[in-house]
Amino acid sequence: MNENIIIKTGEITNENVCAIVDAANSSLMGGGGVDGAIHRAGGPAILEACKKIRQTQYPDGLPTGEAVATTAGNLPAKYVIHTVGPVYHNCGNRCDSLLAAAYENSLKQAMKLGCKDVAFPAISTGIYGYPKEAAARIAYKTVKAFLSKGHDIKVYFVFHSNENKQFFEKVVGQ
Ligand code: AR6
Repeated sequence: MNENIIIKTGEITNENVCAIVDAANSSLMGGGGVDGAIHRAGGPAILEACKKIRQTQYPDGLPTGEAVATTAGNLPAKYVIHTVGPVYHNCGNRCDSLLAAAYENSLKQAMKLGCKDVAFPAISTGIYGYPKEAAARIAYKTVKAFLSKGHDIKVYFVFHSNENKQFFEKVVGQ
């Protein structure tokens, strides 16, 4: 058990942490699920910042597994880190590495921002269809490996339902 990993239920938009992670899509223009919730609760400043990133850095969209940071607008968090998890039915033999990259690149962004805490949703396990058990193992393993390198940051896994939280705890043995 790692004391810098906290598993909880909640609404990620309410998390009072330095950065929350958005399970976005390549367009960065918003969508459903947790992405929709973040844009709704955070207000238009987030979309404005995403549009700038598209124009200046990623005209063809943010590649799967990459992460970028914006303001969190009206949210209690300071930043939103937008990452793109793999779509399970078309990631082939790269599913695991792309999901791990989404977590790792988000953590790197959080460190770059000087964050001491960051909250993750269960990337790719909703609309993108990643099997929950496999996704849980990859998420936990990637975060644990990152923390074991000595990075000083608290990582929250925020689940929308108690059922999903309990499932995650069981899978990762915490
Ligand atoms: N707080 C915490 N977790 C949430 C919340 C919330 N407010 N809302 C949903 N979840 P999903 P994906 C959980 O579908 O699979 C969007 O349209 C949800 O129960 O949000 O990566 C994007 O624009 C699930 O466990 O993200 C992309 O097009 C997890 O968050 C696409 O969906 C992720 O589900 C990304 O799909």
